[in-house]
Amino acid sequence: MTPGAKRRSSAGGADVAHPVRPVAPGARVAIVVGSRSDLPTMEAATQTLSELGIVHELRVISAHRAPALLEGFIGKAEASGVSVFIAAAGLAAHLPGVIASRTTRPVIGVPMKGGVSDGLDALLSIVQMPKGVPVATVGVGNSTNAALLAAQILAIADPDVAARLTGHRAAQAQAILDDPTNAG
Ligand code: RP5
Repeated sequence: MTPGAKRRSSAGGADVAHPVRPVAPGARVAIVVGSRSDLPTMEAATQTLSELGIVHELRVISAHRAPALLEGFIGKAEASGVSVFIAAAGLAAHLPGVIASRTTRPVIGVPMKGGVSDGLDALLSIVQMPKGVPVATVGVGNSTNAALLAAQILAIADPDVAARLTGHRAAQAQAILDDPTNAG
């Protein structure tokens, strides 16, 4: 290799740098999914964050298929003010752990259904992180809880988000109080 030449992967150029699209101004949560096939499951997360007034950014980036893009995105997201990452993946679900290895900001992992025992493979891949690089893992397919946990992290330093979370808890309690088996 000549001096200064860019090292290229022999396995399809996976380490070649990719341009990273700018992150939305004001985004505080980044949602990364390993495949477009994960998007339907993550709709509840984007909806919950929107309901809580939290600006977020969604990207489809596979840790295995586009590792350089993922690394570039993590850096850009951090520089843009993203405080929490939510990462969804199925099968050998390395995406949340890889993101956690590249940032000290909190990473919440969402195992996707499918694969072995309808998501048990992804659940174990995400939850069984080695000591030193934690990923907060929610239930299989439970993207609502990922969004709520991200909001709770932001709420520590943001009274407006804290107030909206309190309202959300009150509303879900009220829905149970209003259930015909409890009302009247
Ligand atoms: C994972 O593999 C993705 O997160 C997805 O859940 C699963 C299957 O991906 P596709 O083959 O549908 O792209 O990387």
